[in-house]
Amino acid sequence: MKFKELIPLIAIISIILTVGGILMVTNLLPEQLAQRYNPLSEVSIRTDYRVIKTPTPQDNSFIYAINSIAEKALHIAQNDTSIKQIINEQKDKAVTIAAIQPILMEGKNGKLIYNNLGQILITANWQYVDGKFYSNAANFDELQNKIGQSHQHVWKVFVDLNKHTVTSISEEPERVMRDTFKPNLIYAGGNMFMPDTVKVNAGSMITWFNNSNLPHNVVGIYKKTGSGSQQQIPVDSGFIESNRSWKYSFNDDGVFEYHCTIHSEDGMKGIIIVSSTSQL
Ligand SMILES: [Cu+2]
Repeated sequence: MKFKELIPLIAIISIILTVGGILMVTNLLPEQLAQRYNPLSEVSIRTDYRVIKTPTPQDNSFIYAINSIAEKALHIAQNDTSIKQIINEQKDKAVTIAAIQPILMEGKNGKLIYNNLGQILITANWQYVDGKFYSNAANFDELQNKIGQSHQHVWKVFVDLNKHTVTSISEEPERVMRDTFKPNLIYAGGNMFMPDTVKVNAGSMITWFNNSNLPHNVVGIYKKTGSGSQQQIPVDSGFIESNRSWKYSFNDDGVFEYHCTIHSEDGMKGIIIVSSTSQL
């Protein structure tokens, strides 16, 4: 090979070395940029969490979006025929529709950064007691020693925000938690609480037991409704690790609606109705 033929190659190598050298001197190599990159000061995650629909006795669905762009993805999904069909087939089950993507990042100049992929989770939750559909809240005396089964069905939906179309719907394998009911004990596992709805006597101490290998928490407002007290008490268990439990006493009439903050998009929530009057 003649020297002349090598000139382009030498030129290319020289350019690479020169550019590389300049980048090294000026600290602009990608690795160096990454080292100095501070996500907390340079980009902030913008959340304007919006609850779009809360459950009613006629329609047990809860719909929310983590921000305004995710809400657009939600509307695109809700207009899709296949999605409408999935939602219609969940009659009598507790349905959660959560728009969890895109996550909005706010750059230094206030510009919003996000990609055009929206993600919606549709989750149906339902329970059985001794094989019968559990629809009316029972108390622990009625549930004791019976077999509880909690089911969860999740669909992952992706949306193209530019084309305004649903690009994919995937069905996750159904999750099932099965256990025997014990007095004043609520199982937290498989991203579900079981029993999810229960009536207790005022003065009951309730235990949440994590029978799964993921942490869960119990977060909500205990709304006292008694004549003496109308207090609203925030309750937060902190993380309950695997095989651990957490206890809380409900001493006054009222309602405690709670959820697990890490699995709210799966509809991991529950209600405790506290009453001092006889329940049987
Ligand atoms: Cu959880």
